[in-house]
Amino acid sequence: MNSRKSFIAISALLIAAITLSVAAFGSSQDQDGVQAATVEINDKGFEPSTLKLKAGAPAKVTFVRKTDETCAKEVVLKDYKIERKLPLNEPVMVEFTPRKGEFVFACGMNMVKGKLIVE
Ligand SMILES: [Cu+2]
Repeated sequence: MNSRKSFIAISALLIAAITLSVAAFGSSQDQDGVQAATVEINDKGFEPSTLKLKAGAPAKVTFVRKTDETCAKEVVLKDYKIERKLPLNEPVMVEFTPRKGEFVFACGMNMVKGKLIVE
């Protein structure tokens, strides 16, 4: 294998690894240290239902509601005093700096829930 081919192979592996870790935990971090994640609201509820973030780094979490079939038409992250309406198919970004611990994000009635794990 020449070096160009192995470079391509290694790059492909790296990209696959990054894609997998983003898919598993729903978040990624850019060069400024801002963490970004997207949570979809579909007929299964919040997806991913468990979101992992790092403590102390600013986070931008985008919620996109894709269904009218559940009661999750808003998202509440009580511990961070965040409460936002989620218009259908309109991404809503919430910004906060997570602190260590486990938190719940939920619909307005606290029925549809997701978990935020901050390490
Ligand atoms: Cu609800």
